Amino acid sequence: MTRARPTATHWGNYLVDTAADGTLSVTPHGDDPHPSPIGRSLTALHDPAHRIARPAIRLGYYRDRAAADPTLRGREPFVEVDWNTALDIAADALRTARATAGNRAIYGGSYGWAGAGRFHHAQGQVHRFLQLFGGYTASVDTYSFAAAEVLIPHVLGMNAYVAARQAPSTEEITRHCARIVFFGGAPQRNTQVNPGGVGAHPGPGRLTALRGAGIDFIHIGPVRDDCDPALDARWIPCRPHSDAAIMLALLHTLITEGLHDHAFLDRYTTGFDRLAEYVTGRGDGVPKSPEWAAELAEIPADEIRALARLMARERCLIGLPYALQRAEHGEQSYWAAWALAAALGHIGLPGGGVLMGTGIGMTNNMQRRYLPFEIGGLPQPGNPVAEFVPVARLTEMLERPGGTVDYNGRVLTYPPIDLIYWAGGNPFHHHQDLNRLRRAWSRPRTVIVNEISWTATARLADIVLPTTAGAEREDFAGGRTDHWLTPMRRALEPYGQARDDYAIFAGLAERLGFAERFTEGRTARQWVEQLWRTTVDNAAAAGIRLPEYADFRAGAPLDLRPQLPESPHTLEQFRDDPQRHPLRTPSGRIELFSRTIAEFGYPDCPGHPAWFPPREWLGSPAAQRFPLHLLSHQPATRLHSQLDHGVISREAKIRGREPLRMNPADAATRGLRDGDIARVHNDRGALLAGVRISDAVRPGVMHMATGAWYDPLNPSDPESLDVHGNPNSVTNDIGTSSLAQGPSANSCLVEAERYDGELPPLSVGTPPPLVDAGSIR
Ligand SMILES: Nc1nc2c(c(=O)[nH]1)N[C@H]1C(S)=C(S)[C@@H](COP(=O)(O)OP(=O)(O)OC[C@H]3O[C@@H](n4cnc5c(=O)[nH]c(N)nc54)[C@H](O)[C@@H]3O)O[C@H]1N2
Ligand SMILES: Nc1nc2c(c(=O)[nH]1)N[C@H]1C(S)=C(S)[C@@H](COP(=O)(O)OP(=O)(O)OC[C@H]3O[C@@H](n4cnc5c(=O)[nH]c(N)nc54)[C@H](O)[C@@H]3O)O[C@H]1N2
Ligand SMILES: [Mo]
Repeated sequence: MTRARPTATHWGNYLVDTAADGTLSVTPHGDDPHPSPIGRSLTALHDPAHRIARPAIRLGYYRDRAAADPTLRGREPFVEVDWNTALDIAADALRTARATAGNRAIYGGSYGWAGAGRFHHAQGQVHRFLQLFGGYTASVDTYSFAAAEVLIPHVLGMNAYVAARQAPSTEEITRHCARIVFFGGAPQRNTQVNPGGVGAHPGPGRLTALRGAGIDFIHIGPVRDDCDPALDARWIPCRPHSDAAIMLALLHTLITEGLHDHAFLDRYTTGFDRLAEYVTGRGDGVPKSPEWAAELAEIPADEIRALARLMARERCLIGLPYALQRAEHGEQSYWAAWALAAALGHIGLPGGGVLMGTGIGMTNNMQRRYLPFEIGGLPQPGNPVAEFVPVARLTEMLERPGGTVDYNGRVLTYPPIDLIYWAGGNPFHHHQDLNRLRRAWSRPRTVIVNEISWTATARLADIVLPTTAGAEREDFAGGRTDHWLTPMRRALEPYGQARDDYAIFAGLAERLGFAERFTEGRTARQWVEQLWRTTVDNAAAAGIRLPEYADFRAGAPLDLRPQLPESPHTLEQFRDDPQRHPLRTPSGRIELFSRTIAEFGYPDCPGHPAWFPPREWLGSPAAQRFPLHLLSHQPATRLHSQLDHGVISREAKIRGREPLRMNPADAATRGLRDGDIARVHNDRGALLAGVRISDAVRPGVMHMATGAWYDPLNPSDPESLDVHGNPNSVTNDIGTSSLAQGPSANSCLVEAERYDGELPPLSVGTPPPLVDAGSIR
C-alpha cells in the first residue's frame, strides 16, 4: 500500500489509496461525524469503461474539420489522436469560429459543478481562457435557483443567496421557533453536498436537536419523506405546483379573520393593499379562499384555514426547497411565501421568516458564521463580449439565432452560435428536454468538450479532451457556505493521457498566441500557491490567521469556525431600524407589489404574487393524456451525474436503470410491480426506469432523481428511447416566466406503462467506438 492522500469533493473530504494491483480504496476524513457514502464511488475513478484515456475527434470532424456534417454528432466513432493533433485541431476550430462570426459566436457558458478545487475549477479555467481569446457568449443564473435569483432582488433588494443566508441557526430555531411549515420538505439527502467542498456533515445531529425541541413540523408537499422521518412532521399531501395557491389562501384567511400583522405590513412592506385586493377577489372577482385553493391542491379547505390560524399564533418559519421555483411560474410560490411571512410579521425575528433552500440550508454548516473574506480564485480579466443568455435557454439560443427573448425587463437577442466549448458541466444530463437539445445541438459547426468521463455530452462532441479528476491534482478546496479549507494532494496518477484543464487551455493559448497572458508564467503548483497567498491575505484583512502553504498542505483540513464572527442579518437590522437600514428596493421595503416588475408588462409575471395554472400539472387539460406528474429531484446516491457509474449509484439501480417511485394505486392501475421496468413517456420522449412502489409518494405523482447518464437507444432517431432513465428525456424546456426564464424541470406530465420487451443494453457502460488515427487515411 502507498500512503493514503487527502482529496476533497463537493460532498466531503476523503483519503484515497492505491493498492499494488491498482485498486483504489477511499476512507472518509476523520473530522467528519457523518461522512457521505458517495465517497465510496470514487473507487470508480480509474474505471476504463468510463474514463476518457486519450484525446478523441469525431471521425467526420477528423476528416473534414468544421465542414463536417454536424448532424452526425453522436453517431460516428471517435478517432484517438495525440495531444498535439487534438490541440491543433481545437485551436483551428476556435480561430475559424472567431474569424467567421466573431467571438459572440462562441458559446462558453459552460454551466456545471465540475470539481471542488479552487484553482483547477473548470469554469474558472474555461472562462479565463475564452476571455483572453476575445470573449464568448456567457450564461447567467443557475439551474438551481434562477427564478429566485431574478425575483428576490426585486422583492428584498438583495442577492437571493444572501437572502437565503438569513436562515436562522439551528439553535435559534430550537429556542425561538414554534412551528416550521415546509412546502416541499427539507430533504436530508441534499445536505451531503456543498458547492466547493464540505469539511464535515453535522446535519443528522442538528436534526435530532430540532426534533428534541418540541417544534411543530408541518410538511405540505407531494412526497412524504422529503421531510426526514426524524422530524415526525404532519404531512399534507398536496398536488405538486399548488403551493402558491395554498399560500395565497393562507393569506386570505389571515386577512379575512384579521390575523395579519398590520404594524409589520405598514412599517416594513409596500403594496400589501394591492395584493390584498387580489387575494380577497376585489380585483378579479375570485377570492383566493381556502375553498378555492382546496380544489387546486386537493387538500381540505378547513385544513388550510386551521393552518393559517396556527401560523399566526406563534413564531413560524416557512421552509422552501429550491425545487419549488424550478417550475413554470416558479417565481410565484417564492414571492407568495415572502408575502405570507410578511403578513405573519415574523421576518427579522430569530427563528422566523422564510428559509430558502431547506435541505441544504436548515441544518447548514454556517449557523450564522459566514466567511468574512473571499477564498482565492483564478483571476478573471473580464469578458469583452457583453452578450449573454439565461442559462436554461440553451436550446432556444441554438434553435433561433437572431431571435429575441424577454428577461428581467430586457429584450435579449440570441447570438448565432458556431462553436460550443464545455468544460466541467454535463448539459446532456442537466438541461430539460434532451431530445430537443440533441436536435438543436446539431447546428453549431464545432463542439469541444473537456471531460473526465464518456458522458453523453462528451459522446455528442467533435473534439473530446480528456481531463484529470480532482483526486489526480494538487489544489485546495473551500466552499462559500462551509467553514473548512482543505488541502488536496495528488492522490492518484492521472488516468491514461488525461491532462488538467489548465494544461489543456495553456496548450491552446500557446497555439493561439496568448500563452504568457494565460499562464502568467506560472506552473499549476505555482498558481495553487498564489491562490493560497491571496486567501491568506484576504483572511488576514478580516482578522483571520491562516498558515503558510507548505504547512497547510502538509496538515489536516482547517476548521475556521472558531475564528469566524457571527454575521449580522440584513433583515434583522432592517427590522430594528428601517430608516437607518432600508432594503435596497425602490421603496426601501419588502415589495409585495413591485412597480418595476409591473412595468415590465409581462402577462406571465405581474406586479404581485399571483396564481397561474402551469401548462403541465395535475390540474391542467394535458393531464387527461398524461395523468402522472413527474418530479425530478437531486440524487441521494451521487452529485448530479457525477460518478453515476460508481458503486453507490449503481447499487440503487434496478436492472441497471434509474429507480422511479410511484404510489401503489397508480402502479396497480398500470399493472406495475416493484422491480418492474417502466416506460415513462410523453410527446417529448420516453425513458426506461425501475419501479419502486411507495406510499410516501402521493397518488398521481412520480419521483425520480436526476443524473442517470442519458443513453438514447438509437442515436440516429431524434426521439429515441433513453434506456437508462434520465428524467430530462421527458421534461419540458420552457422558462419559468418572462421575468427569470429559469428552468422548469418539475413541470412535467407523463404516462407510464410496463416495459415487457427485452431490456436494451446500456451503451453508457462502455466507451463509444474508438479507432486509432493510424488506421484512417
Ligand atoms: N430534471 C431536472 N434537471 C436538473 C435538475 C433537476 O432537479 N431536475 N437540477 C438542476 C441543477 S439544480 C443543477 S445544479 C444541474 C447540475 O448539472 P451539472 O453541474 O452539469 O451536473 P454534473 O453531473 O455535476 O456535471 C459536472 C460535469 O463536470 C465533469 N467534471 C468534474 N470535474 C471536472 C474537471 O475538473 N474538469 C472538467 N473538464 N470536467 C469535470 C463531470 O465529469 C461531470 O460530467 O442539473 C440541473 N438539472
Ligand atoms: N446528494 C445530493 N445533494 C445535492 C445535490 C446532488 O446532486 N446530490 N445537488 C445540490 C444542488 S445543485 C442543489 S441546487 C440543491 C437543491 O436542491 P432542491 O431543489 O432544494 O431539492 P430537490 O431534491 O430538487 O427537491 C426537493 C423536493 O421538492 C419536492 N417538490 C418538487 N416540486 C414541488 C412542488 O411543486 N411542490 C412541493 N410542495 N414540493 C415539490 C420534490 O418532491 C423534491 O423531492 O441540492 C444540492 N444537494
Ligand atoms: Mo443546483
